[in-house]
Amino acid sequence: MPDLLIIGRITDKMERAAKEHFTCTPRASVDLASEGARFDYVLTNGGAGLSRQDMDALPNVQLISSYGVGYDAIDAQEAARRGIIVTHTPDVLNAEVATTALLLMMACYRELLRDDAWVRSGAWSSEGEAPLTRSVDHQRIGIVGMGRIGQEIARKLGPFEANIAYHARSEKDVPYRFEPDLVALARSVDCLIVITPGGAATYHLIDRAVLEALGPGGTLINVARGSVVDETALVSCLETGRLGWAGLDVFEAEPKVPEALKAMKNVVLLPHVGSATHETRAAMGKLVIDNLVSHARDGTVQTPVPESLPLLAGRALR
Ligand code: 8YV
Repeated sequence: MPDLLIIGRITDKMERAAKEHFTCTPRASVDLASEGARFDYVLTNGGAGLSRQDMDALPNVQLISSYGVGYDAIDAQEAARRGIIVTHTPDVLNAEVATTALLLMMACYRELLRDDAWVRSGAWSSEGEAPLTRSVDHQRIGIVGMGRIGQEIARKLGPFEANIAYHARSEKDVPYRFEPDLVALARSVDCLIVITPGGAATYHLIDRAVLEALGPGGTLINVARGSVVDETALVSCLETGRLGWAGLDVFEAEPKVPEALKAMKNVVLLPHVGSATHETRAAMGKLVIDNLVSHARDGTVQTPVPESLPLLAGRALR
């Protein structure tokens, strides 16, 4: 059986499926410097990716199958140069991540955490009714990144009768207003939802100027990557009231979260759980294993990243 290196945690179901087809070794139990050459395949995830050092120690790997849609932690260009295919798990998580974005938005607008604490603390009896909140309906929403998940967020905002505009590298064939100037977009909306890929191209795309343009009445939602938002500027804008609220699923140095953010009442914080439901992780896990098994069988894969397409030219995608 081919040798599979497993980086990060996978579900029991994924492990059982992987063991039917591969000799599996967790990253923690192997010295890659001396044993790396025996591995044919790598299973990793969007957070851990594959470091350059590990890639160098794996000269015979043919495919890196990543558990997640974002693959900014894998140098897919370099992998392609070495003839290594990278696959990821697009589409199957679109609805879940979109739900997470709406969940964060609603929790910020309706002060879900404050009002939950209002009940638990007894403030309802001692102080009476909780202060009013903001309605989620009829908001002007800016979406940064109008890819598969961005479009799903827009679709799910339908019942809230949102007025949607978006910023992306290029205009898309979607029924929403395209705004090429990100600061202008932030200035024109009530809530900015970030769902663009991570990596060097989008590093600190959401900077102080964007946050200040969103302003004291504005809400920032980030379900993309922590690297897309300048976290130091975010903390300072939230602390000084230059930005109103933030709902964050991702952070610059996960799992570390700035203490200043943890102490704030105008933020809702999640531990990167955008796709983390039983149902969606099962679909993602199946795709991760299917890509590996299909490649081991006949060299085909189901969901390669765009950088890997030249390696597959002439080979059918399943
Ligand atoms: C995963 C994600 O949590 O798909 C992504 O890009 O951020 C998440 O769905 C991540 O890949 C870690 O497994």
